[in-house]
Amino acid sequence: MKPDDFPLIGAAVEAQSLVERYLAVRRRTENLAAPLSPEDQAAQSMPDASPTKWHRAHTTWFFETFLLTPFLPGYTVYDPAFGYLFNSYYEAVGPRQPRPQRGLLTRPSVIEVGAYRAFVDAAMTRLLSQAPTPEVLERLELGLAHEEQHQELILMDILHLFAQSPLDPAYRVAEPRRSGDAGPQRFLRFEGALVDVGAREAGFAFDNERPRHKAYVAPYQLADRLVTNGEWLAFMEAGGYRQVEFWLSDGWTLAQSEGWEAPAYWRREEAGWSTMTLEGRRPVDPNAPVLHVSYYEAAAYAAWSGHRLPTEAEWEAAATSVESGALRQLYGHAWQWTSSAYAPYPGFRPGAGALGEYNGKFMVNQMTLRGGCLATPPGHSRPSYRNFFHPGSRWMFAGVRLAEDDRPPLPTPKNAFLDEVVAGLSGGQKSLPSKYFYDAEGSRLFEAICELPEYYLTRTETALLSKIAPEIAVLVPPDAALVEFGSGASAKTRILLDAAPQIAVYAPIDISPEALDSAARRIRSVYPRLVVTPLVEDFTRAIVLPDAAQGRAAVGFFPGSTIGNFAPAEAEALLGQARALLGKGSTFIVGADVAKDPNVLIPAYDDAQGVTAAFNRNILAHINRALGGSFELEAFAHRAVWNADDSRIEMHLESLRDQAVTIAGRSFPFRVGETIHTENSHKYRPEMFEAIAERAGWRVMRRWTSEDPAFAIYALTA
Ligand code: AVI
Repeated sequence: MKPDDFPLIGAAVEAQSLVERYLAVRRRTENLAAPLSPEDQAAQSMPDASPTKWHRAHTTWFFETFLLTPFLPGYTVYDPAFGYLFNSYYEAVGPRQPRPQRGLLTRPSVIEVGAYRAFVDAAMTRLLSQAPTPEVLERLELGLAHEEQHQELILMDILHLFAQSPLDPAYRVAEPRRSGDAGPQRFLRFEGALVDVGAREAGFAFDNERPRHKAYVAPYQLADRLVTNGEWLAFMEAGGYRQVEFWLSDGWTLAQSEGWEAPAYWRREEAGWSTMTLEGRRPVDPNAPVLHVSYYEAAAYAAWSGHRLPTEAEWEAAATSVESGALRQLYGHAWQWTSSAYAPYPGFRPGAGALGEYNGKFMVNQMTLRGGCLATPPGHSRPSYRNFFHPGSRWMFAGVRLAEDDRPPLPTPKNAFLDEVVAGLSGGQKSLPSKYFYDAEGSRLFEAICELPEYYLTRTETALLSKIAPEIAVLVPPDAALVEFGSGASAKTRILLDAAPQIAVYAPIDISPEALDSAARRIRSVYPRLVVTPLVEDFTRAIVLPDAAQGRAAVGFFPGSTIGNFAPAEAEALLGQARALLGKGSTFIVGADVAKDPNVLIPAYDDAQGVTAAFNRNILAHINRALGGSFELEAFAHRAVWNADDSRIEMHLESLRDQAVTIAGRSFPFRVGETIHTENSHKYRPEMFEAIAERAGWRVMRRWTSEDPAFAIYALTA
C-alpha cells in the first residue's frame, strides 16, 4: 500500500517523516555541541570563526525568520533581540552583531539557546504537520542544508579554537589511527569534451549550483587520490615554502607576513611534526591527505610538483563520469581546491528577497572547492556542490587533488634543486652544488666529521676563538646585534656571547629551519636576556636583517671556513653582500682555513672511519630521496684530491663502472672512472683571503692565526 492510495493517511505519514527529518538534523547539531562546555561554546578564536553557541542560535533564527514568521499563523518570535544577535549577513533582514564580535555575546547563555532551539522546534513541528505548501517545503530543504553547513562550521571553528589552547584539547576521544600506505598517485585521463556542469532542476541544490550549463574541458588528467602529508613534507624539505618562483604574488606576500612554513596547525616537535585534529594534537600521519592548506599553498605545491589544480568543470566532469569509481577520496576527506574563481554560472540570478543573499553576493575574490571533508555531514555533499573560501584561509579541512593537461609532461624541471642537478650532470666535468649535502642526514654526518681526529678545522678554530674572544669582545659595541651566517648548531657562538655580554640581539641565518629552531632554543635557554631572532634564509640571499637587529651596530660572524666552499669570485660577492647587509661601520668576524701540507689536508677530507665518504655519497642519496633519482651509492667511490693550482681540496665521487642513472625521467650516463665534482674547500694563504675581502669593500682590522695546523680568524670592518 502506497500512501498515495489513501490521501489523508499519506499526508499524515509524509508530515511525520518531514518532522522526523527536521528533528534528526536539529538533533545532530545538539549532539555535535554536547561534548563542549559552556565556555567552549562561547569563545571566538578569530573573526572568521564563530562560537558554537552562536551557530546553534543562528540556525534556529534561520528557521524562525524564513519559515515560522512568514508561514506559521500566529507565531510570535521567541525574543525580538535575537534578530540582531543571530542574523549572520542578511542586509534585507536588518542590522546585526558584527561578525568579529560574536564571541562577546556572553548572553543568552548556552541553556537559554537550548530553550530557544526547543521553542522553535516545537513551532516547526506544528508548521510541518499542517500540510506545508511547496514554498515551505523548499525553504525547509534550504534550512536543513543550511544547518548542516553550520554543523561542519562548528567542527572547523572548534578545532581552530582548541588549536589556540596550550592544552591542545581533544574535541572527541579516539584511538590513535594511522592511515595505510596511500599507494602511488595515479593520473586518470579524461577526454576533451563539452560537459554538463551544475545541478539538474530536480532535487535540492543551492542556487550557486545552477543553472546547469555546458562547458568545454580540454583533455586532462586528474589524480586518483589526494596529496598526502608525506608528499607535503617532501615539498617542505625541498624548500617549497621558501622558493618564490612557485608562489602567486599575493600568496607569497601572505606566506611571508604570516611566517608560513607548514600547513596550519602543524608544529615541529623533537620527534617530527604534529598537527591539531579533532582528537587533539597528533603526530602528522604521512599517509593521510594533507589538510588545512590555503589555496595559495595548494597552487604552490601544484607548481612545484609540475602539475596544476583542476578547474571546477574538470573536477565535476570526472566525478560524474563512468571512471569516477577509480577516483579515490572524492568525498569525506578534504575539500579540494580548484583553480576556478567562485563566480556565477552563466544565467545565474540570485533569488528575490533576503534569501537571494544566501550565496550570490559572495561571488567575488574567493576560490571554489569541491568534494567534501571529514566534518561534512553524511549525505550533505554531491558532485555539483560548490564550496568557496578566500584563497588565504586555512582553518577549513581543505586539501589538494592535482591535475594536469593531457599532453606529454613539460620538459621543465620541477624545482631549483632539480634544475641545478640536471645542469651539473649535463656538462663535460660533472658536478653537483655542495649545498645539497645538507639534508637532515648530511647535517648529521657533517657534525660527525667535526669530531673526527683528522678533521682539525673545528677543533683548531674553537681553541683559537676561545683564546682571542676577549680581543674580539673589545670590537663589539654596546647593544650590538650578532648576525651569524649559516649558523647550523650555533656551537661556536657561545664563546662570543660569553666574552661579549654587551651583545643584545642574536640573529642566526640558516637555510635549515630545524637546525635554526633547535639552536635558537638552546641559546635562549642559556641566555634568557638575549633577543634571539632566527632568520630562515639562504645566507647568500639574505638582504634584510630581522627587525630586532635593525638600527643596532651589527657584528657578523661567519666561522667554520664555509667561505672556503665558495670559489674566489663567489667568496668576493658573498663578502660584498654581507657588507651591504651588515651596513657601514659594522664588524665581520670570519674564520678561514689556511693552505698547508697536503699530507695533513687529505686525511682531513678522507678519514679512516669513512665518515667523509658517507657524507660525500649522501648527496646522491639526497637526490634519490628528493628527486626520485636511481643512484646506487656503492657504485661511486669517495675521492679527496689536493688541487695545488687553485689551492683547494676537491671532493669527487668516482663512478666504479659504466652505468646510467635516471633522475626525474632523464638518463645520465657515467663511464668507469668518470667523476662528479661535489665540493671545493679553498685553503687561502692569508694574503689571498685579505685581498678578496678588500676587493669586497672590507678593511682588515686584525688577523689571528693558530699554531699548526694553521687556521685563521679575521676581523674585518666596513
Ligand atoms: C662546511 N665546510 C667548511 C666543510 C669543509 O671543510 O669544507 C665541509 C666538509 N667537506 C668535507 N668535510 C667537511
